[in-house]
Amino acid sequence: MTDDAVEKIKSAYEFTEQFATKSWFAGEQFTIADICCVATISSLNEIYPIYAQKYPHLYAWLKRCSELDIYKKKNASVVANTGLVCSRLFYEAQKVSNMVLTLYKLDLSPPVRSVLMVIEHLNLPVQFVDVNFMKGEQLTNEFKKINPQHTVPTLTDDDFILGDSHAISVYLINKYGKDDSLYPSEPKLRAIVDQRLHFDSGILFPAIKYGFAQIVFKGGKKLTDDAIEKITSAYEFTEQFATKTWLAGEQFTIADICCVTTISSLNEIYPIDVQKYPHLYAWLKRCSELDLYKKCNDPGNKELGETFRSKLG
Ligand SMILES: N[C@@H](CCC(=O)N[C@@H](CS)C(=O)NCC(=O)O)C(=O)O
Repeated sequence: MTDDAVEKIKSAYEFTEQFATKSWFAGEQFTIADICCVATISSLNEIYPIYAQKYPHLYAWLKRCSELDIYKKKNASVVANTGLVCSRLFYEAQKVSNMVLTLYKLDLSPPVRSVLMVIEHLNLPVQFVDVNFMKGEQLTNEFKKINPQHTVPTLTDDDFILGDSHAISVYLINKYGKDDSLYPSEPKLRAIVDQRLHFDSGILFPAIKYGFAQIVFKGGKKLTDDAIEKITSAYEFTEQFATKTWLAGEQFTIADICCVTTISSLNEIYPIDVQKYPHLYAWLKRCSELDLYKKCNDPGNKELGETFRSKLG
């Protein structure tokens, strides 16, 4: 195994160690958070065994899971608590002020812009705290106490802390939304929305992260074939998901919000070819005409594009 692969696995173990301090992954209740994570962690354990001394909580949690019949049979059906199960933090929130909702953000970040769009759509009063990446503020102990994964967006709602734009968006809608339009409760529609959200996490976001980092952080002068391949593949899949008015059908949902912030960022670093991806192009154009997009996505997206282009050779 390469050093690179071992580093990724260790980083996964380190984060998981911090999420695994209660009986189950999302607290005292066994949920799909356990199911989805244990399937991956147990596979990692097969290729790079977990060292019990170093990761005692992770080790104990994996053992607890592995004793369940459901684990042994590799067959599960458990109802989820949406939102909460998607991301867990077990640290004390640091209250910044009396305002209940606080969002730690950086406007250039696509996932931050998704949450900004949700906040705007729901018309929520939120206090914003900018995390200055240039000064490395995301890596300070102060911020890592709030989110050990040191990512933005991070939301605090009183003493509840949540990372990940998808989890935050779902939480805000579930808790503060006046209706279910952004995150439909009808099971099949919701499942499609969820699939798009995971598609953003698993395919779209890694493509922008990889391409952007190559040029902006690693001194590359042009996108490598590897980066272009990831972006092209992201466009090809999205083209196939974008054949209706909105990404999950005829209704505008957080599938559109979460994917458009990433796709528009990809478009800044590797423009979408309208001939090749006509549905994708038309969907992006439809999104970009919304006031919500203009107000919450445009400024940070332009900043991302300018930053990227300023570093190209
Ligand atoms: N899946 C996460 C990704 C969050 C993420 O990686 N954010 C980046 C900025 S775009 C970040 O905070 N990186 C800092 C770091 O990893 O230290 C989400 O949707 O919120």
